Amino acid sequence: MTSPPMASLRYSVVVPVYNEGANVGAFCRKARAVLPEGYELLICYDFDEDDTLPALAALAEDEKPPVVRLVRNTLGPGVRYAIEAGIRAAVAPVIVVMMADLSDDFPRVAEMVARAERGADVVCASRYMPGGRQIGGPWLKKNLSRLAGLTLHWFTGLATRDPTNSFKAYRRDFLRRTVIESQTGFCLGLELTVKAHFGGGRVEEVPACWYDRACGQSRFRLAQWLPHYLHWYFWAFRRRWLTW
Ligand SMILES: Nc1nc2c(ncn2[C@@H]2O[C@H](COP(=O)(O)OP(=O)(O)OP(=O)(O)O)[C@@H](O)[C@H]2O)c(=O)[nH]1
Ligand SMILES: [Mg+2]
Repeated sequence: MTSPPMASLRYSVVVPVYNEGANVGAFCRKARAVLPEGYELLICYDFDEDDTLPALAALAEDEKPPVVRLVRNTLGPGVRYAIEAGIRAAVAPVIVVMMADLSDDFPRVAEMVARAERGADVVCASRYMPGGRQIGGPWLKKNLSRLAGLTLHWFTGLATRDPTNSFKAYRRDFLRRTVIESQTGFCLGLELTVKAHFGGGRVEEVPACWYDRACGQSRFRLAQWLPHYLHWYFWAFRRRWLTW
């Protein structure tokens, strides 16, 4: 894997993977074709037998982004820690978190990075604002996420309608000074967004599409993770009431 020419990097793309051998090739080709130049791709995996690793190694140089780094997550089990391992390893001033299953809207990355460079602490890819869309996926998960996002926006003033989408751009200085308390799943995205908003930071959103995965296995655990999402949902309402 290539090592990063630090000074020239505009942004780091952090991608957690769990047996994404069927998707990583298409992800790399799409990244190469669509993402603006000046980034490093950090593939964040948990165990050496992960089938993403041989699939990535089998790609030709011209199928991958110019700077790809493997990050072995040793912080703790699961995707939450894999994402933090990537954030810690990232060297660019803006960090974009994307999923390997091609669910995220690659053409939106340019605008998200530009907004973070202009000072937004968190830029959310929003499925629930005009111009955004969600294509496929389980009915319950999608409607709970939409309901949570819209009610937080209407009643707490959160500057995005979609804080639960993990596809986000962050300023690295914001991440450096913010402790992640979530211990499981993907709710660190919601946590970081409400912490930025109520901590006086800048949250912005751009419309984006989300596509359900076509290959590989989903590891989303709605019942198991719902209480953790609800913790940050009610945390935001408590903070809003306290400021009244
Ligand atoms: N390192 C690591 N990555 C994970 C883990 N679980 C999921 N991922 C990765 O996180 C990304 C999103 O995982 P998904 O299982 O698709 O979850 P989701 O996109 O929220 O939910 P779906 O609607 O099911 O697609 C993918 O790139 C996965 O490979 C894990 O335990 N460890
Ligand atoms: Mg997915």
